[in-house]
Amino acid sequence: MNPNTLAETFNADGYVVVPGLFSAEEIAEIEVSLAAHIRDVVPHQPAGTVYYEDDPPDVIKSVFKLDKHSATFATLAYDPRVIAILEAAIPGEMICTDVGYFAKAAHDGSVTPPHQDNAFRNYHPPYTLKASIALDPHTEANGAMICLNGSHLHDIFPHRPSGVMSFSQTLTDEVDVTPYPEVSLCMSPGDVAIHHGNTIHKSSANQSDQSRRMISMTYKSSLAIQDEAAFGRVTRERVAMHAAKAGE
Ligand SMILES: O=C(O)CCC(=O)C(=O)O
Repeated sequence: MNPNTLAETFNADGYVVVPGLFSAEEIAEIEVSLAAHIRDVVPHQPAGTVYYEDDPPDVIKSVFKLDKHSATFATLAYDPRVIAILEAAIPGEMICTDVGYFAKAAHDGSVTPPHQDNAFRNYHPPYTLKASIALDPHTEANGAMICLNGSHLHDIFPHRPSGVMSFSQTLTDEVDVTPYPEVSLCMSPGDVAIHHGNTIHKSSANQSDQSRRMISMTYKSSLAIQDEAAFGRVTRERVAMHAAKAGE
């Protein structure tokens, strides 16, 4: 698909799904690297890089910094097909700040509270986004990400610490969805969902038999400047939440 057409949709809606950007063979290669990472690296990683579900506590919820340990994921972050779409969508050159993995395991994957990513990235202008590659079918039943259409055109709404590990901030107040209809980003393996850092999004628990996994790559534009004081505040809140959970 044409990057400019996709960018138009992204700029109107705050997200876009790109069908079939990665082939079945490419997804199979990603799966091999992911399995190796989970087997060899994750057991040695600290809290804050790997998160587990509260219950049962041995089920992986999310893993970050995949690109720091694996050439596959470092290369994936700058896949020319992805970068062409992102650079059509927002000004500046794309810098990948993290490659992560969201697992949402069958039966055990928990709720993601509503939030805007830039509430804890703090970039001005808000030239930051995420590109998420589906490894499984994403459906309403297994907790596909839900975006509030058009919410990226609003500034950052007030957030508070969520108490939910791996998603440290959530909207303080419920947002009226009348102007921002909720849309489930249903995907097939190899599809890519791109969402703006100001787009409100959330997802449900996974009570189905099918896991809902995705590789999520976070980007900022070379033109975006981080508000370090604001970033320090949310980082401290996250650290305090980790300490409180560790003491429970
Ligand atoms: O796993 C989810 O549904 C939420 C992921 C998320 O919040 C994000 O990619 O920014």
